[in-house]
Amino acid sequence: MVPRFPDVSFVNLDKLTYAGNLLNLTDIENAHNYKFVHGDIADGDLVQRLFDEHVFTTVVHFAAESHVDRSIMAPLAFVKTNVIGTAMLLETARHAWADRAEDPARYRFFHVSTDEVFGSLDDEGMFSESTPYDPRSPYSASKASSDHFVRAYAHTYDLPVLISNCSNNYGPFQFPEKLIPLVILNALHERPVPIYGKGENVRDWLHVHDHCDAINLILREGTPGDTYLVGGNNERTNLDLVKLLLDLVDETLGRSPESSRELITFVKDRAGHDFRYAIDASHLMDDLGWSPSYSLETGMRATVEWYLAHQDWLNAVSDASYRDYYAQQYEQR
Ligand code: TDX
Repeated sequence: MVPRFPDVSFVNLDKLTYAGNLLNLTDIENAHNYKFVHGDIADGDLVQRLFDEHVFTTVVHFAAESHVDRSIMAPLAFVKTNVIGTAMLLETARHAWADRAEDPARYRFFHVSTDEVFGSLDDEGMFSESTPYDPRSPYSASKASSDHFVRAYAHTYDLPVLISNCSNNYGPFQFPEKLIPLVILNALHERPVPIYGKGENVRDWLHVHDHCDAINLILREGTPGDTYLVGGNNERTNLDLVKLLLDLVDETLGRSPESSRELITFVKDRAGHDFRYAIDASHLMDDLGWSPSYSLETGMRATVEWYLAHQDWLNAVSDASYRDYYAQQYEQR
């Protein structure tokens, strides 16, 4: 296999919680420029040891508890990983990079965040980099807090940071607690497809490959200290999106058209459910020339085909702990 970015060495630190899985990384696990470390970003001794062992010039901080429903059931894991873990990475980086004499411009601390920090929109308007913060779930409050820590370290210690806030990601290898893989998995097994409330909430969908391209571009060409919003320009109500997914499952599996729509089941709404997210990505598009390459239709079709072709992966991740979570989350609804 020819590694991407052959002139860069990667160390991947991951706690492998329920949502992390080494099966997702088999295509790079033997690359000469890649090393996996199993551990927690909130473990200060471990993070320090890694900074001692390697000369890091870049931290790309993706690690987070990310599921809103889990944050409603058990918020403190979100404080530990998203707030304390982020602070631990920042604190270690600022000490390790205190003496950046040899090439200060090479250092970057990139924090990957979410549009949920801005709260909820009604039918009009979009989030931009200047939208005031208004997090409304324990998850988004923890991400907002981490964003504030990152900016505070830039302001106070001159740490060279970049922040991106993205809309809803989708694509391969997504844990089936999120709407899109959950719908595909349930449709595959002809189980009820749960829609919160009336399905009128709106999300903007960003294919994970477009998101990764944006992160790579911002990392290389973004202005340190800046924030970039990343969106797919693909707004849909949840109900419309679920219908599209179910129709694609029917088509791919050769079922009769629209037959899976009868699986749609309206269930009790999520507590504090944000109504709408939408992103104005013009800073990223105009200044760095990024644009999403997937339309909603091409991205969803590719995603449905990927999950249906990777049923072994779906079976492996929907283990006993997933079934417990599912029962806890959906059986009483
Ligand atoms: O079973 C479901 N039924 C349903 O109607 C699930 C899991 C979700 N939904 C709704 C809730 C949301 O309106 O679908 C929409 C999408 O839900 P999620 O996939 O849980 O995503 P969301 O809550 O919008 O948050 C996501 O986007 C921003 C990610 O989980 C966050 O990590 C990211 O920051």
